[in-house]
Amino acid sequence: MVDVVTLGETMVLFQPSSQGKITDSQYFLKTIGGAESNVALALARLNHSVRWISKLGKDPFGQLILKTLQAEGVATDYVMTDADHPTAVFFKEARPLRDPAVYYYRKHSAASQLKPTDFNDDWLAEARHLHVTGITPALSHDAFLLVEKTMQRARELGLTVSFDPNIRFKLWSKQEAKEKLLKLLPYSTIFLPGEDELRFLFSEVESIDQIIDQIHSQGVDLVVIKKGTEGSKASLKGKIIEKPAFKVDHVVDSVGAGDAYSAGLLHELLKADLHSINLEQLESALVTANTMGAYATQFQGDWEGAPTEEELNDLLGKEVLIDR
Ligand code: KDG
Repeated sequence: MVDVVTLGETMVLFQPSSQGKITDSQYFLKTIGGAESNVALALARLNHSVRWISKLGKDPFGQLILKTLQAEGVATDYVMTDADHPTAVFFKEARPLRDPAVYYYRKHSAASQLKPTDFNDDWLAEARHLHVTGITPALSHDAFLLVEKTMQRARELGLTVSFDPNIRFKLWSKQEAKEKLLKLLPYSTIFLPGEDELRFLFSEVESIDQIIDQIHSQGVDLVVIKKGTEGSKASLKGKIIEKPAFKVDHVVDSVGAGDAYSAGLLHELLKADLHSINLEQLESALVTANTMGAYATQFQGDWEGAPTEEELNDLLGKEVLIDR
């Protein structure tokens, strides 16, 4: 049984080793990053069985991505290779008192060639849940169609589906983002937007509660709104729960915190049937998600700040790790 299947682009990530500016740095740390694989890696660290699907170039960067995911226990059995297009790379630059800036080199990448005819029902065989984000559909129209098809098939096959809009305005126009993300929304059972993303997608609707009602009316059971330092607010078919953020004094790197949050939420929800989530379970899922999101901000890198199950239980006060 596979707990979670994810589909999306993963890139090689370079960041100045000194946290300095790209223009001034001679040395760069090399790792990988991709919203969907960040979630997969975090879930694998929490002992879930996870499959990641994508297309990689036939190059050392593609090999590095595969090696990293496999070493962390993520299944890569359906990853495709495109010898004519490269694996994408991106650079991240820390900005004092701001979130980091990222510079993408992903146009015409192997993953941007993902297309609906790549879809294979076997991707979802024996799987419980599909997690996708709004980054993959931004890569190309064909990639959008593939995400749509995968979500649609997942629902037909009885999987639950989580969808994080993860809006990246560097990848598409505001109009296209809004149109396509709203088209994908009804295929999800769990929607995971940030508060600003929710306001962007439903700019004509006045209050958050009205927006939530509209989303539920499209067949989405659970809406979880990530509010950063204010914690999170969730609506399970109209029943609202809010949980405060896990306090952090200093943020090292905020990129990937949302993915760690999603993984924390799924980790708790996967403990029971995702088709019949109850409020008690949702409450602990929000606490775990807030904790995972906060923990991830304490590490440089998009996924390296994912805790093991023992570390998470220690943070949640369920288990005490012996330090010395
Ligand atoms: O959510 C974090 C991601 O944004 C990052 O890991 C890289 O997938 C990525 C992207 O497209 O920005």
